[in-house]
Amino acid sequence: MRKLHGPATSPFVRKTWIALKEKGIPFEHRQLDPLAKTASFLKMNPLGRVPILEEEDGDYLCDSSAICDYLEHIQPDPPLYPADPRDRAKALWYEEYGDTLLTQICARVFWMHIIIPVRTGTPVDAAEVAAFIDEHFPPALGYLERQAPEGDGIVAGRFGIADISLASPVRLLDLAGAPLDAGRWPRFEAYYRRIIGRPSAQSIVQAEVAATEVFRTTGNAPVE
Ligand SMILES: N[C@@H](CCC(=O)N[C@@H](CS)C(=O)NCC(=O)O)C(=O)O
Repeated sequence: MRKLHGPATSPFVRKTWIALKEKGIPFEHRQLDPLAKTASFLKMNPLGRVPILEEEDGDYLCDSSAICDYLEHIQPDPPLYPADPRDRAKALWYEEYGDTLLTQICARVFWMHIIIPVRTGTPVDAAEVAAFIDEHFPPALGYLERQAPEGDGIVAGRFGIADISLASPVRLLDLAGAPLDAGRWPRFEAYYRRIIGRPSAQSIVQAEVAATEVFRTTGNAPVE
């Protein structure tokens, strides 16, 4: 069976996991700490990043965007990418937005709440977190608040890779115990809750919570 390597807390592992589930492709999950640059890890991905999808013949595929594109080609149904060229470009744009800016700011909050306290032995600096959110969230979330749809599909009203990519990093805020402020970004927050409530996204919750607990107690990702 295919294997998906990487901690369930990673937004990129989550994105790939949800895509696999949406497409009904069976896989097993394997823990891998991306910060421990072991020789076997670097052999799979010289960049030392997760996720990695291990194929049944032992071949490896790296990068969530490359893997999700691959999944679309081996299992076209249900489609996660729009057929219309302009809609497809928009979907790839939202995927990029989720993979870059949104991941950077949400991961920073996760680190401030979960990883830094255990590694430094100091409590969460609530003032520092609030200042970070006040500075970095309005520009990033203001745009999404204007774009958020009523349903599950931010592009052409159809659920797909854009929605998966935008919801995956925001889940880090829930795991950090610092969920997105629904009063400040009501449309986007409601949209995010719909996406993360899908069975595909709920199927990773147990693994996410368990991995977060390992981070909270050790400061490191779980390993096999
Ligand atoms: N563009 C890559 C980004 C993957 C990525 O940055 N993964 C993080 C985990 S969330 C990682 O492995 N970081 C380890 C490192 O950069 O040293 C993708 O979409 O898969």
